[in-house]
Amino acid sequence: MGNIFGSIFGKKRYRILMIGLDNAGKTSILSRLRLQEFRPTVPTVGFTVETIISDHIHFTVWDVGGQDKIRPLWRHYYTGSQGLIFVVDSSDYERIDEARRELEKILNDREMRNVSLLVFCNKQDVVNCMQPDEIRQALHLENFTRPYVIIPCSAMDGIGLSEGLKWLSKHCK
Ligand code: G3D
Ligand code: MG
Repeated sequence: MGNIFGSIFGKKRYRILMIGLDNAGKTSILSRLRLQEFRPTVPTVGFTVETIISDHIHFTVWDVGGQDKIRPLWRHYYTGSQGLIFVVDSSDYERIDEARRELEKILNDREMRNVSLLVFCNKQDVVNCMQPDEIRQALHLENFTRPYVIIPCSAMDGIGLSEGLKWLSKHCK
């Protein structure tokens, strides 16, 4: 596959969701991973979903936040997912609580009960951003019983991304 994904995930097939508030850096992370075949999907159901399909990875990405009406539609995308990547903007102090609420709602869905969680604390290059431990507390991650990891990263300079994906590749169900 010639990109970072192929080298980390190998030949198995995976379905992964990447979710986060708008502006967290999801699209930038995808570009940084040099994923081809980007397919921004028309938001017929009221939200835009980006899917990336290659031989072994089915990657689905969308923005969360204040969309409770259409939330039931997300279940369609939850089904069969083996891993969840939740992206946080580490410089967005004002919306970290909103991020926590959204994450809780996602994880409380029965379809997501067993899914392993990778939290990317993105934008670590920003001066005075929140540190991973601060984000762990703000998101109440210590309450989780599922496998999770919290990884500082930056889509801007690329740090942390492969480390996070390596963890996820080992913990996907
Ligand atoms: P989204 O897809 O989650 O909505 P985007 O987020 O990937 O579109 O990124 C939103 C903005 O954050 C973009 O800035 C992008 O360049 C910036 N960004 C993403 N990742 C990083 C990072 O690691 N560090 C820094 N400093 N900025 C980042 P613009 O200005 O284009 O809106
Ligand atoms: Mg985007």
